[in-house]
Amino acid sequence: MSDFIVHTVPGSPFGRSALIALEEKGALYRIEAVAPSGLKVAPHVTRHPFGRVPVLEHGSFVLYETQAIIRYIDRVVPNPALMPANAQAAARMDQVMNVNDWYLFQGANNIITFQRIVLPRLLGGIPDEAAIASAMPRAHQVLDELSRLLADQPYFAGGAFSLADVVVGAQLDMLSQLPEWAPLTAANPNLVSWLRRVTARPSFVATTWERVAAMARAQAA
Ligand SMILES: N[C@@H](CCC(=O)N[C@@H](CS)C(=O)NCC(=O)O)C(=O)O
Repeated sequence: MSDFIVHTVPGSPFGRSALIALEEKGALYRIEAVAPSGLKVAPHVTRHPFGRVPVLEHGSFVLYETQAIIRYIDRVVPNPALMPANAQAAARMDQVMNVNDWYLFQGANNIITFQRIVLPRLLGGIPDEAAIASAMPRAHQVLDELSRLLADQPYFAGGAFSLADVVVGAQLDMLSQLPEWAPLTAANPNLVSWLRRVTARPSFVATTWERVAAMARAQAA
């Protein structure tokens, strides 16, 4: 019996963050796949009034917004901890999670990875090269800043893997599949080796687009 249900569109990096957190904890969960056409209509909007994914169900408790979801998972399944106890390390984690949501996703990934991957793969569209080109200065700025914040530490909050690595890892794993990745990281080799390290974790390996789609199909059968 699953303790948690995650409503997500397979491939969603925000949805993947929730799944990575559950995998890191060794928690039992089930995926309820939401079709892109089902995001803005019932029953999904009864769980998420803004029509996005992920949504977490834990018994009768229903929660949307990825940061709230993964912090909740860390609190109800405390081991291994994914939030640092040290105040400065925790503040750095929080900062990087907000950089992820406000600057990496908004204005960079929601254009570049949407146009190159999500649009052709899920919606049958053709990438808008002008839109991608216009998002590149923002993407350069964000990757340079993430590289500066990471510096020579193993993880964003210091020595231990945290929720910051979960959310940025889910976003950058998608970006790293694109031709834009090489120019974006030419001056940021620390980000490249950090991404290689986090995506080798079993939690990332278990939650690739293909693995999540296969899990959702198997669980629906
Ligand atoms: N602030 C939300 C953002 C979630 C989000 O934007 N999810 C994307 C998929 S990665 C989505 O549902 N997009 C559907 C849409 O924008 O209509 C969170 O942190 O959960």
